Parts: sequence; C-alpha cells; structure tokens
Amino acid sequence: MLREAGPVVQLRRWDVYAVARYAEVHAVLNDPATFCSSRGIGLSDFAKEKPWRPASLILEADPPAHTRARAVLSRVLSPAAMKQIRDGFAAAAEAKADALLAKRSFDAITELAEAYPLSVFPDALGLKPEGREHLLPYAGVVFNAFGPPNELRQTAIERSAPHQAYVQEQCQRENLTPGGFGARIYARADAGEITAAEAPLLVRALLSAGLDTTINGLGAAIYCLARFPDQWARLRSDPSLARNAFEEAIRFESPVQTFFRTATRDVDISGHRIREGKKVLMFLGAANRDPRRWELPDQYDVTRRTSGHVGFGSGIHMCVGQLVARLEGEMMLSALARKAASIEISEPVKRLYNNTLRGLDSLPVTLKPA
Ligand code: OVV
Repeated sequence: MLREAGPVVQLRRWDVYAVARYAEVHAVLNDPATFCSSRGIGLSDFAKEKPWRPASLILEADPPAHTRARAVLSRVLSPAAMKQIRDGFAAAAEAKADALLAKRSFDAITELAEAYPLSVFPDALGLKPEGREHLLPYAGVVFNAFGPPNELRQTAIERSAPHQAYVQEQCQRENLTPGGFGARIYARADAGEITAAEAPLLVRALLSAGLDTTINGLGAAIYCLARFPDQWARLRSDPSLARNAFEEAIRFESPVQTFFRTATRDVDISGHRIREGKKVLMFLGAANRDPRRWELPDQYDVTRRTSGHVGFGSGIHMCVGQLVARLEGEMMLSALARKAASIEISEPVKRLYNNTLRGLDSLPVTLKPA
C-alpha cells in the first residue's frame, strides 16, 4: 500500500517519510552524503536523542570513519576468509541435514534456521562456549531498537542489561579464540588500521548482525521451499541452484524489512521536498517486490536473476557479512536438496514479531528422505 501510495509517503504518526519503490529506495541507499547513517538508522535521531547503546562504528557511521571500519570488516569477511571456513560450514550442514532427516518432524526455525548458524558462526567468530544463550536475545533487542518507541522496543531495551553485559565482555580481546573473525579484527588494530578502542565495537557489530539475519534468511528459504514444491523440485534436480535459491528467498521475504536514513540537507526525492533532519524510512521488502523493477515479483523463482535486490542493502553500507550469509545458505540448502525428497509444513506457522526483522517464530515441517 505504501509503495502504490506514491514515490514518497509521509508517515505523520512519527513525522517521517517513507520510500517503498525500488527506484527511490535504491537512490536513497546510494546517496549516503545526503541520507546519512551517523544520526542512526532507526527512528531515533542521534542528534536529538542519546542512542540506547554506543553507536555502531560501521552501521551508524558515515565516511571517513565508516570507510576505515568497513575496510577492516571487508577484509575479515573476505572471499579468502570464506575459503578457510567453507569445509567446516559444509560438514556442519551435512550433519545437520542427516540429524533432521532422522527426526523427520521438527521445528525448522529452532532446529534448523537457528541451530545451523549457532553451530558454525559463534565458533567462526571465536566465542567461548559459555553464555551463548545471550546471543539471540541480544540480536532481538538490536533489531527491535531500530523501531518506534512501542512496547516491543521498550520491553526489549528494559530487559537488555544481562545480554549487553555478556556481549561487551565477549568483545574483549582475551575472550576471543585465535584464528576467529574477532581475533582477526584485533590483528587489524595491531596493524594500525583501527584503534584499540575501536576493535571491540567491530566485534560487537558481528555479534549484533551476524546471527539473527542469517537465521531469518535461512528460515525464509525453508518457508519458501516448503510452500512452493515446484521450486523445491527444481532445486532438487540441480542442487547447484542452492546459492541462488537462498538469494531469491532474501529478495522474496526480505528478512531485514526496513532501515532509516537522516537527510543532511533539504533535498527533493521524485519532486517531493524533504527538509534537513527528517528521517527517511526505506522499505526494502517492498522495493524487492516492486513490479516496476521485477517480473512476477510475488513469485519465488530459484532461477531468477536476483542481482540488484536490496535485501542486503546497496552502496557503501551493503551487508559486509553477505559472503558469510550466502555460505551458510548455500551449504544448508545444498545438503537438504541432496538428502531430502520433500519438505511439508505439518502445522500452522507462527510469525515472529520484531520491529525490523520479518520471519517466523515456528515452522513445523516434515522431511522425507531421498
Ligand atoms: C547490519 C547491522 C545490524 C545490527 C547491528 C549492526 C549492524 C552493528 O553494526 O552493530
């Protein structure tokens, strides 16, 4: 409805503007000087309100500070880094698929979409085993906190202290095992690319954004493949489609639905004046289904040319962890495609309620072995 209402829509309840068409979302994402991130990418304007936690050095930053932080995380999460973890991620996906096929009926959110990333990502980051139960609650707070000051946001922040304490502690160098993403961030501080004080904030970015995102991406992919059996059949007949099937699920469901920017000057978007200081809310999921950009946008198609979708954003802030996300998606979907004959939804699904994330709280499924 927002997308069809106009190129720019006023949301008077919060005194913000919304863009929900592909062209405008893409344009805002790709003009970071005019539409900045350093005043926060949630509803709250950091120029007027203190953030609920110290601002992210990468997500909530603009060039030139952003550029340095981005270079460090790009390198830590580079193609070369993926090569080193690929075999381990593949083996864990095979084992998970085998265990779930033995069970047959299970909740694909907790036992697959959550369990697989939890079995690989915290180890790849270099976290110790104790306290990992804080990871998902912490991410839940982070993604609820971008939203308006509603019950979801306020309750999440009120209960966040133990999760914040855990995360802050794990970001310290001595709590990160050698060889992991965390230790590699500290190595860049040693090399002088960032300061010692900045390193823990970049570890925090991975703890904030590295798990709930991939979980809801994987959940989206399983939900798509379970609902559209013809697409599951195509994937089974060619498991090398796994990576694109995951990418198309990101387009189709857009697990991260929205982010804001703040106008740094008076600016026109498609002929509509936005005043300096106004928040602009980008509807990534709506852009990803805009019929002006996509053919048959409401169809999940594992062979679609997905490039250009904004589910990972676009421009200088485009998801720095996208290669990790795609690796997890590809490994898990490829294992399932080779080992399972069918995925059926066996009971009604339950939706997740979060101010930013779109996904499910439960997805009961039955797998049949190939
Ligand atoms: C993309 C994203 C989401 C949540 C938190 C962060 C990044 C961060 O940088 O902390």
